[in-house]
Amino acid sequence: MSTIAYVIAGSEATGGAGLQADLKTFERLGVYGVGTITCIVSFDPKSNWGHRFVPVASQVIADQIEAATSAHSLDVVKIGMLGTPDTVSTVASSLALQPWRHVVVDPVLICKGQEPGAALDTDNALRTEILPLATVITPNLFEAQTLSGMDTLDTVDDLGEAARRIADLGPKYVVVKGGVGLAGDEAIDVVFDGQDVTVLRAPKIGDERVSGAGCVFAAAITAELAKGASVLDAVSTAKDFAHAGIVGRITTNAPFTAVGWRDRA
Ligand code: PXL
Repeated sequence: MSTIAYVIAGSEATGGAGLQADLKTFERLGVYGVGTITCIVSFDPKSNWGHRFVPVASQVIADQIEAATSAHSLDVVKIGMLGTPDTVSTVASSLALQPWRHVVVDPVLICKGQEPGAALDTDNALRTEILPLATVITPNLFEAQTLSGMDTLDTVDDLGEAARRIADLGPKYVVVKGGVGLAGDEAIDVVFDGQDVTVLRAPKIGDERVSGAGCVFAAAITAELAKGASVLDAVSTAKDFAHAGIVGRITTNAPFTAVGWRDRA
């Protein structure tokens, strides 16, 4: 029997982030991928590659989830970009129709093409409707600051404190990604499991943000959980996988984890 992982996320037309990155990650980790599209993002080359964002109609999202969950026995899902309060509510109601072993949430809070007011509504909807369903959440520095309400996140201890505060919103495990935004030579992530904080470290690869790395990281956690890994092992493999993807990035700066990545990591 094949292992299956499911993702509900936005399409990103250059192929580096969103659903495209998620499905490629599933495939590379040996998991059959099923995807539901929530919105379509097409970066605009004529306007500094800004985000053009089009939401998919709620009924169409619900239909896709119905098709995916009826065709397969899915029990592990990743939630990526949702984009509007309506989409958040549609996805939350559809998820409530069956039990899930794991719901991995990548809380994509800001899409440059959106009105700030609309983004705020989406943030609130995500916080109240999706976070309580999450077993694992993977905020970056900015998202962790927003969700925890902390003024600044400058140290590893701050990441741990943010993770504890975000756990109060519902998620069982909180993985705060320091990324290139945290000072120092290392890319540091903390994992809070409801009791303890574990710190994961890897050398930074340059100091530029790689769009899509967060998608790949959360998708890799999802694939490993689908295969039966513990959350800590899944996060650790995902960190190695995303690291290899950033090392192997293509000319658009999109992460690409090549065959044999484990041997080269
Ligand atoms: O990397 C965050 C992200 C997630 N999902 C979609 C995106 C982006 C960033 O551009 O477009 C669809």
